[in-house]
Amino acid sequence: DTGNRRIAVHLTAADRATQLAADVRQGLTASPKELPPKWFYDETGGQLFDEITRLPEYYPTRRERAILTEHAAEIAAFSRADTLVELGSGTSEKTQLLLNALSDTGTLQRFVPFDVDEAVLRHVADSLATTRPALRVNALVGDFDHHLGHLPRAEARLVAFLGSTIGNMRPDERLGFLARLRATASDGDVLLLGTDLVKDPGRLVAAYDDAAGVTAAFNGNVLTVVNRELDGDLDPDGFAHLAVWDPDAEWIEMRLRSRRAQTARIAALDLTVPFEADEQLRTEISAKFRRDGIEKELANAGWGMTHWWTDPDGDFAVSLSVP
Ligand code: AVJ
Repeated sequence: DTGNRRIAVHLTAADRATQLAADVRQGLTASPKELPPKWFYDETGGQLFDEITRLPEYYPTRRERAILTEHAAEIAAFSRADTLVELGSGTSEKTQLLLNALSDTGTLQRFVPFDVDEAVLRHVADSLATTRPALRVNALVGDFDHHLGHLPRAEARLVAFLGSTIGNMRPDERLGFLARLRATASDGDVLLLGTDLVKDPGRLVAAYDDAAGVTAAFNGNVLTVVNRELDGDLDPDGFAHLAVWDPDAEWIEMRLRSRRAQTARIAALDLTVPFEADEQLRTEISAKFRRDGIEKELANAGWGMTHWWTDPDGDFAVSLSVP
């Protein structure tokens, strides 16, 4: 720790390795097979996701940025936050918008980035602590399931959960997450939530199956992560990328379809994994929301929505809620 920057590590690399091993064993022995999306984001996966956010088909990042640009001053004025908490490693660009707006109101003292990835956090914390010497940066390495209780309390926190990352959770997981977050909150706190909205399925599928094949590479990268971390021999070329809209659940599923019958070996788990030809492995759900639905989900977890903004086309929403 140096000067205005501190990093608290509640989740170590060894903890992460244990979680990955458990997720892979469980997911690849289940039927249907599944891998959780959190394992996409090694260095390559992070770079591929950055590339995705710039694709013509992937509208969410641009839409959310437009909404935040338009309403950052109002968000800052409403929250009058002394502490900005950011859940998940947001793009520094959106963080900067919020930091600037909160600095303009004169209330901001501290920034608390929260992420599973210590390296990413160190980078964020170092660069912000340098460019904003008046800001205290208290980074926290942890996951949403176990470590939300370690978030520092404050007079007024603005807790940002952007990018529609909440869409990676199933409804029951969302309720648990929002309720645990509510349990850490007190009067004066505000939740800033980014949610992608239900829209024409053609546009949704295109956003997750882009013409340049970047999302396909991002999806396949999870196999490379498993191979590297667990001494596996999954063949990235042996699987094809799929994006499927589920109209009942109202979520996009990303899957990897086995191009042929094949058997993979995960040596560190002493696990042999048979795939049938055309068998599909689910790698991500990305839920899409409607105002009524997410407002009810928030209410069920003890949050009252106070503001709801969308872009002019109604593609994406940013909301504010209070305990
Ligand atoms: C970062 C989880 C919000 O679901 O849209 C992008 C990840 N997956 N393209 C999303 C993602 C495929 C993204 N989130």
